[in-house]
Amino acid sequence: MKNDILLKSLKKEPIERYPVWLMRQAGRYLPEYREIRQKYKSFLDFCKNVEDAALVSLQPVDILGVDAVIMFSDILVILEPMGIKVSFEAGEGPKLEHDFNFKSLKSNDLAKDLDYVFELLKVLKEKSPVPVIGFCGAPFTLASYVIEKESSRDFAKTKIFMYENQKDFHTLMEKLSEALIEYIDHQIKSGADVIQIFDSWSMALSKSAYKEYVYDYNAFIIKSIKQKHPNTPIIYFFRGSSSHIEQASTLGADALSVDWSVCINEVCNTYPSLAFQGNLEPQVLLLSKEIMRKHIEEFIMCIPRDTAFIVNLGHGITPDVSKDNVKYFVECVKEVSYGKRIKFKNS
Ligand code: 1CP
Repeated sequence: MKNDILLKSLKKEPIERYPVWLMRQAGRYLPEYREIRQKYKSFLDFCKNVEDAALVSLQPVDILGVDAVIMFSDILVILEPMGIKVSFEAGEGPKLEHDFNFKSLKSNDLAKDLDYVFELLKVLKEKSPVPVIGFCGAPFTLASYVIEKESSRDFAKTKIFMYENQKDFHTLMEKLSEALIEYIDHQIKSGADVIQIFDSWSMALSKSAYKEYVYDYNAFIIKSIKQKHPNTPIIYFFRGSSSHIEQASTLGADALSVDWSVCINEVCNTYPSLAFQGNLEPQVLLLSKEIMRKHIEEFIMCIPRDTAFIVNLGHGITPDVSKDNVKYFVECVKEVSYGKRIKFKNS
């Protein structure tokens, strides 16, 4: 690995600039990605072709110069071997099929069925000049897709199910958690240097619902992974960060990836033992270069000197941005944060 500043930052070792990568960095805004994407009718077939999945995972390193590779896959692929049919309709998002009999969901021995993910990680580990990020969805975020059977705006079905069918909801969360622990264990054994857990839809939950229905599962997954792989950093990404940050801070993750609902200076100072990632609005990438640079300069100034920090967006890149702007963003972060004396308390 030629450039490991992402790992150094997560481990609170001194670094000369902040690492930077972007959620959804392998995507439609890149013509190089679109060229390969058009070979496939089905998104899942694309994910299952290890050679092409590796190619698009690595494109952002070559084209943008980011400090991490995220494996090209999806949070929903784990559902297929559990017994839930998943398909991605063009322009409509995912569609799921099952009969709500959660007791019958399979939650172990999934490794064989997800072999294409582990093979991809092995290839990336060999080829990538930067750390490789493996990932999974958090159980609530996955449960919301299972219950809604598609994307949702208000998560009404999920909440009605959670409050009215508590036993079945917990069965689903348990099954997902067991499967996720095994899945992540295999990802790390196959070469993932860092794991990011995506809790994209935690923002739908009240603080008390997060505590009662979600917290223990997230904490259990992180604890179980840490027992087996104490040296692999875990990043917990959660939306609705301002509501859930206090609970998220005790989950056992090494780093919190936060959205723009929190003031980055405030959260870094409040939770000094944690590393942070984030939290720029994705629309920063749509700004003119001059204003974008100013925005990045002001942002970098807000990060406390002692914080272990990774620059990223607060959610994924939107497809309407230009490749040129994303390239400029990465260059700017590198330039602006270079030489900012980053010295950690323990170093
Ligand atoms: O048809 C296509 O081309 C599929 C589009 C697509 C892509 C490119 C989907 C379907 N998933 C992905 C890749 C993907 N998904 C990655 C790897 C790419 C990278 O980051 O560079 C990752 C990390 C994800 C994770 C993912 N999938 C999340 C968590 C992150 C987030 O955005 O909040 C979620 C919620 C999904 C679900 C999903 N997958 C795809 C769609 C259209 C959706 C639904 C999103 C929604 O409900 O709004």
